[in-house]
Amino acid sequence: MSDTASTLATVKNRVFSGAQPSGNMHLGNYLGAFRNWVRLQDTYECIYCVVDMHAITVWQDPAELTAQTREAAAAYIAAGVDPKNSILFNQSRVPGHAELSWIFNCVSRLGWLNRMTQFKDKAGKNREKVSTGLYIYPNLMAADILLYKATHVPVGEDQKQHLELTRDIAQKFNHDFGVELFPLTEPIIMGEGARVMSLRDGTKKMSKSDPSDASRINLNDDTDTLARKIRKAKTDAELLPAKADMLEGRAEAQNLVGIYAALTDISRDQVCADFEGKGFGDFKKALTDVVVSKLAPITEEMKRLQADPSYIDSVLKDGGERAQMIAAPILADVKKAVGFLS
Ligand code: AQP
Repeated sequence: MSDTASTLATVKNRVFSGAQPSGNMHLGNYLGAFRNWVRLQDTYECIYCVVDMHAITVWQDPAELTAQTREAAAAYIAAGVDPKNSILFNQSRVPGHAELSWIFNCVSRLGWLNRMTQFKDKAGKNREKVSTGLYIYPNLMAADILLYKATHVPVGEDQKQHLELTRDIAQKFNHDFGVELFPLTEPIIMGEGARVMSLRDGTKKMSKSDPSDASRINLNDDTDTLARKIRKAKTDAELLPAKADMLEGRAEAQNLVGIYAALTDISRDQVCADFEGKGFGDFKKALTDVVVSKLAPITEEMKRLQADPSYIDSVLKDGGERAQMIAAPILADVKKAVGFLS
């Protein structure tokens, strides 16, 4: 192993995270993920991945998948991920993700996967018709993280259970093969904005796959579209109360206050105090100003980056090579522990 590869393989605090290029990146991805990734770059060695192999667990048109992969990379960079400092690449470029996930398919237990609530949510009543990939997706996620021995993963509420599974897999692998190869990866739970909800239904998470475009604020929406979506966002007829806990039972109102708080880095209580007694007509105008001022520079930068696909491709290629340097010695140790001849 080269000196660089050996240092990279044993670094103490390493973060891995990713998003699926399965549609338009949105405000939920920004507040729940990208913004936090940027903050972590100063403290950790960070690996940020466009998880295209996860995206194909549901049907993706091939040409759109390519475009969405570039768009996701542009969104990461526009939000502030520095591809010179952090590693940014698309998952399918590094074959170790698929190789390790197969080994984990044989370590992970059916009963563990049966408990995953996200599969139940995503499969719904269509259980028999969804891909087997969707079912074993958490094993691939474990492989993504452990291929780099990531010590920390920033997770939104919805991913907590998958990280617990990653820890279970790491523990079982170490135990079964009598090694201390994988760390027990710790979650980094981020604050405000951890869960952004749909603009049309405050009980559903804002999501790329929601068929209603009006349900989400896309990072590539222009200013007029943003303003229209916020104006039309579902709310109620009541006024804003003095304190955030008085919003109990008003899911849509809670969501909009939460978005305002997250984007301005103030507490929900402070937002309520500032707008106490005001109706949602006034509040939505203020929220639009905040959303536009925070997102417009990102949207502009994404546009600029996407106009030069060869630049994005070169970033992903370079990131893939750096990721491969870390993954290769770890995967070699895994294969040796399993007993594979090489
Ligand atoms: N609504 C959200 N609020 C807060 N965080 C969110 N994230 C996604 N939606 C929200 C966070 O973004 C990161 C990347 O997520 P992903 O793209 O890999 O998958 P997802 O969570 O399944 O996102 P979507 O938009 O709902 O995609 P589809 O519709 O394709 O399944 C994660 O850190 C996630 O927590």
